Amino acid sequence: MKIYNHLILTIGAALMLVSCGQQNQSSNGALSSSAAEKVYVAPGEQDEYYAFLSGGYSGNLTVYGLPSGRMFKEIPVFSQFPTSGYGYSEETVPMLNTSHGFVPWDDAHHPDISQTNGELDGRWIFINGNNTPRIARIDLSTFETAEIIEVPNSAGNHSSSFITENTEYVVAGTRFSVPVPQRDMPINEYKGNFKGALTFISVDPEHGHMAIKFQLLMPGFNYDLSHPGRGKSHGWFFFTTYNTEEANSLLEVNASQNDKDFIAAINWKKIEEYVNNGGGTKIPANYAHNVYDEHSHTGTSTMRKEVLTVDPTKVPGAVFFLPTPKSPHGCDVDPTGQYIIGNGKLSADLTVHSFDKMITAIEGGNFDGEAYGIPILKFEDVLAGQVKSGGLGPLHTEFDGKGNAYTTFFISSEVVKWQLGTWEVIDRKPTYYSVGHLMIPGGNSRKPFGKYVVAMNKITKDRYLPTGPEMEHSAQLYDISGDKMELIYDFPTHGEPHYAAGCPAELLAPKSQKIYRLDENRHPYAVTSADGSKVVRDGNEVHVYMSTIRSHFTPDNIEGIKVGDKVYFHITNHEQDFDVPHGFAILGQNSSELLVMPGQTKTSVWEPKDVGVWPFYCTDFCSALHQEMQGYVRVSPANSNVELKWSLGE
Ligand code: CUK
Ligand code: CUA
Repeated sequence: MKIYNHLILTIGAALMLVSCGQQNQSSNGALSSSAAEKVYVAPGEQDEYYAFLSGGYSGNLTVYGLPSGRMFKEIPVFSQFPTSGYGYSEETVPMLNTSHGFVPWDDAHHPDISQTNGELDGRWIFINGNNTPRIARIDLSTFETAEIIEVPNSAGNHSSSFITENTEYVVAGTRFSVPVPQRDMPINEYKGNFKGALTFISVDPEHGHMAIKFQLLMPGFNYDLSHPGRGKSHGWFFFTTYNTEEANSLLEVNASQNDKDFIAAINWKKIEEYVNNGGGTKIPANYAHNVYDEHSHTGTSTMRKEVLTVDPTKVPGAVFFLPTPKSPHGCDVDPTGQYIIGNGKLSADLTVHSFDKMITAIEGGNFDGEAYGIPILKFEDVLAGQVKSGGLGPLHTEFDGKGNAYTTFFISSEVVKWQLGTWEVIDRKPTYYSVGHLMIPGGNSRKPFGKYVVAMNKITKDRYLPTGPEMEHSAQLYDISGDKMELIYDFPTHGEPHYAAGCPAELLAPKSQKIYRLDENRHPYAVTSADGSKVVRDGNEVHVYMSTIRSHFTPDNIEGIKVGDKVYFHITNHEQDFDVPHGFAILGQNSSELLVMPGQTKTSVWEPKDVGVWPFYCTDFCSALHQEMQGYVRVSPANSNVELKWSLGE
């Protein structure tokens, strides 16, 4: 049925494109009417690219194939996810620990894949949590969240999580400026007193482990988006700002007063050197660092108590402001590292700054004043060019690696293709509707794969069958291999995708892990041999060491549990075949089921409230005898003498 629907949709899309294709024959070539062929991935065939779309307020990351638009997986990151038990199992609860306690949700915006020499290396993907500032690292062999670090002194962690070209740092900038350190003070004393922390988190090259290297305490603006320098500008990082007015109320008016805000250019290599030579000030902080170990299958949370801060005025030559009209949002750097594009949301034109000109202007020392001790470069000195009348409400830009840039326009609902260097608009295509980010696989690297662009739209309306007031957001796929963009497919997304990251399938598919090896399982409660199952009482805590194999649990009958006990079911899946998980759920469980991958151990806690005989079962249809995969726990009164025992097949 799904295949049938898919066919109808693709044939429908093809028919639409046949008619417009005919008007444009000359520019689109012989295959112009074959949109269906271009997106159709036949049963049994696989997609050419992976696309990782942020989930926005879902808190998670979704994995799609391109060009088919098929969703392969939702990777739980900042939000509890009953489908796998993430954030419910004892092993994963620590991953969501923060200085504010257990926070089982966030707003995830900008995924970025790790790089080596400015090219995607496919080891990890990072993503930010906006609301309770955090950065997560997802392992791209297991497609699981491996680490989450909280970012102190930040608020609305939005200009994040972008990485430098050798994954030296994952960078997290604050959207809201706040008192640093946080304290009780009148809101209207914001101006001149609040700070904006830009946080450089080092990434261990071997294991990917994150640690905050330093926080740059910038003036109290809003730091909206950022991107790394690359190639010639490697060593620099660029952040758009808005609210340079430092308004604390009615920002839609009060933060739109200045004709120009800034792009902050940060020479992080210079600051790194300063810090390595003992510069900076350590201040007390309190933030969680959560690491998931793949062999113990267990996350641990450690609270960190200190952070190194840097005052930008103490490192001369490291921080500059580039005037940029008006309340810029996106901040994008082209594949050569020469052009820095700031998209003023309230400006009709796109502003492109030149890295070379910036360096010359800095060397010339010819500034247009300063803001809080940070030199402001002259607009004309750093301007490379402007894209005139691109559209209305420019937001974000990506690159195809062939000298072209693609910018989204929210208000005029279109993607506009223009040429770097000539600033000429080459093509424009409507989006349905109100596009936010767009993504070209590798589009934020030195080596983009300029075959497709995915537009992520904010409004869906009539694109799909209605599903009540709430509709999933829509994505659109354009073929950009020719001169003109061609809309070839629509597909629904999940949550609210902001940015996305994509890469060729061959970068990840061959190394995607198929099982966890049972002989490498270091979980302290794992049952790694068939006869290792047992039930152990320790006061009113009971630990059930349980194993699964098609199609039974060992043990499947347990007696001697009492009301008031806290029962830990530690489930080890003994399968060693690809794609054979077993699930576990017990009546009255106050959390979710668990889905246990081959070779893995996961734990669910159950605190029975009533006497009785309560069933548990496997939640994943694992074999023809899946419905037989069940068991019972006998729960006796708190004061009973029923002996603890367990069995299988007796
Ligand atoms: S933001 Cu969403 S459309 Cu969070 Cu990158 Cu611009
Ligand atoms: Cu195991 Cu169903």
